[in-house]
Amino acid sequence: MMQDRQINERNQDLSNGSNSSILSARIHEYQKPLSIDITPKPTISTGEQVLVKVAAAGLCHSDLHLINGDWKEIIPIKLPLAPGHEVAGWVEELGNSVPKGIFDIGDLVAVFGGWGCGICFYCKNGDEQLCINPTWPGLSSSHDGGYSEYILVPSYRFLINVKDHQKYNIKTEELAALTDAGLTPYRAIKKIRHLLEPGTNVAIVGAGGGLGSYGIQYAKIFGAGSNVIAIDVNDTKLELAERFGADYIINAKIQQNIRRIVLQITGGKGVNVVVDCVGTEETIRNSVGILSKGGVLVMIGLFGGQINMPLISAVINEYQVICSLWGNYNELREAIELAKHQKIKHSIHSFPLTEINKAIDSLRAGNMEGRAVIVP
Ligand code: FEH
Ligand code: ZN
Ligand code: ZN
Repeated sequence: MMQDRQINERNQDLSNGSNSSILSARIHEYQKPLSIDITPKPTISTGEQVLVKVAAAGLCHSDLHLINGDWKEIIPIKLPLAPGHEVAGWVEELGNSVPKGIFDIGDLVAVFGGWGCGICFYCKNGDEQLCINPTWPGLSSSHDGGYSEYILVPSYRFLINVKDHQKYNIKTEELAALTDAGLTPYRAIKKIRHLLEPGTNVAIVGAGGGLGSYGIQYAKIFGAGSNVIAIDVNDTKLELAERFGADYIINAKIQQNIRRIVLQITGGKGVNVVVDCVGTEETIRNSVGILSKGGVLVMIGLFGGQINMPLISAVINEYQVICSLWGNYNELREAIELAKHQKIKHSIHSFPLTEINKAIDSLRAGNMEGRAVIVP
């Protein structure tokens, strides 16, 4: 945590114009609040790198798992680490081998967070978020993320220029949220759009959360007239889902027999697709329980546990399970195009960097409808 001496030093830096130190919110110890630290401002060391002044960084449930230490075996990190993989900001400095004419100092950029090696099968296939050697910002030990005043991006290839943002009236917090909360359901629903047509039904579980509030909208956009059913556990989130286009809303906390309600809505068939943006064993069980024959469960929520599916009924009904991780660079570009042309809405709650632990507590308590975004 910042000491008075450090604050004075930093203020001295700022007053004489040499901001060589910056503020970052970092994990020092699992299961403890983030520490607001004064850290050295990152510097460019190789030609492709870009230094970005962070405008906003979205708070993802994955950050809660990281901070809790839930993933320390599967995603080992070296502490201290600044989390934050959902970032937008302004170009502060360009490495000397960034091709000319693509970015200018001061441009607003979305940071695609799937930092891949560029050479493996998945990167060459355009899915860098699936890279076999990922170095995701704020999720891997080699790169601090966006809960900081600056982020060092290893290559300009991970940036999308949105310098015309004023023309399209995109806010920096919205752009940040699109890079993960907006991108993750986009990829997932684009994968199953061929299953949707008039008379079909698609359910979004966790419909009032960060991912779900975008998922509802994509289900309407890609749904070709299908019915969109929003499922969540509080009325505030369901009101948001309704505002964002849901045709039906179900409060899973109050209305216990979700299957009965869904069968009433769907004329006894069940839903063709359910997108689970939460991913607890309870939501997975409920999701499987509302599938129609041939129904598809799409998993994007990462709360944890197992995907349990009774074998006999799964086979007799030919259920399918599709898991989808984040999204790729071009899918992010597409989601940004939707935002540019006001085809999607955003529900954003901004917090200053110094109040990040308040935002984390609110997200952890399930009190966050839409997306919390940290503004350094
Ligand atoms: C979690 C873990 C690893 C990669 C990506 C994620 C998601 O939060 C990205 O949305
Ligand atoms: Zn995330
Ligand atoms: Zn790769």
